[in-house]
Amino acid sequence: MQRSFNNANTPSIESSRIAVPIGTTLDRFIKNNQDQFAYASGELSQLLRDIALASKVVNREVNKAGLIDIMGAVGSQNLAGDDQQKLDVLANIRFTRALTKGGEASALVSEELDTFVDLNNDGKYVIAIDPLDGSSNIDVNVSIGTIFSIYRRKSPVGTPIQEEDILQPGSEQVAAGYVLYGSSTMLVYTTGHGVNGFTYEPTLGEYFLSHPDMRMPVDGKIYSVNEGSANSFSAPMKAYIQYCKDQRYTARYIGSLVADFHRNLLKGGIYIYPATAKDPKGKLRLIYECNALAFIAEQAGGAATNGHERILDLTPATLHQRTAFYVGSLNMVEKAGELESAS
Ligand code: AFP
Repeated sequence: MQRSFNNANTPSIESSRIAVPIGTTLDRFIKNNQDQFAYASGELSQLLRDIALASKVVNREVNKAGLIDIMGAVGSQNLAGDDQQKLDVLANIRFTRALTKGGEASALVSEELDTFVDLNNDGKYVIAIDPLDGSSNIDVNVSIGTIFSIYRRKSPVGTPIQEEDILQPGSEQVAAGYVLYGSSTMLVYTTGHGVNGFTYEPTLGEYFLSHPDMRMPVDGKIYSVNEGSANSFSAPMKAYIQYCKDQRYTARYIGSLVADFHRNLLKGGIYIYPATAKDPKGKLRLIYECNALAFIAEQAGGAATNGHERILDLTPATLHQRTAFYVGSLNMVEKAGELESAS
């Protein structure tokens, strides 16, 4: 099948496999691979370290949820209308602090903030982050995640941040990743040279390389979609679900994007959040949810579309723009796309 939805130019498994033994810490890995960055000056490396540090703090709080009074809704809503959970707020504070103190980032976009923040510094990078996705799962002890994207700013350093810095297509990402707070905590990221996963060792307080050069199976047998909304799916989407059933695929849907994505990355599968009657443009946010996972999927040999177009080619018009999202194993995403295009 033609790889029309994967323009990543990912190096072959052989050429991108990085010769590092298991036991390599995240810090060492970042240092050893710094020269892969297009503009290797150490600032991007520092941002990745800052994200890792904030994730350790959030991980600690997530693991304490239920023990102290940090569970449950805080009583306010973010711009998207979701109830803000206390841990969402806390995660936003932790990541914002970690990412802004070093001066590498000049602007920040967060799911939890109505507008972007111009940090008024000489930082070269713009960060988009969903500090804690899947927050409705917190109270029931289900895996949740942090999603991040890093872009280079377009406008000259030292001038006010412009729309063009914030509304960049996902293809402009220089790094992206996620942290999964699950049965173990993992940080998975790409800088456009394949995907590597690190597992957190809590007693040592370190991430260790556990999943070097992650590859998503080209075919999979898992489909992840909220079938409770199936009555309002488009005819092609309904046809694709029927196709999955005819193929005797397995349905697995956690309702926590990072967890569903991670499982499908490892095992092969497709995650779909299509347009529904409730969310006619899809539910998920392009800038701080879909772009990062699309970048990782492509770098691992998978694909991500909105049913018709490659996610990484979409130029956002607004900060909190939503999109339909089909992401996962290349052949599965292409099959779903074929049915959409045939309609
Ligand atoms: P919450 O952060 O409100 O739990 O939303 C999670 C999410 O953004 C994503 O992680 C899930 O895959 C998706 O929404 C679940 O949405 P549905 O409940 O409509 O299936």
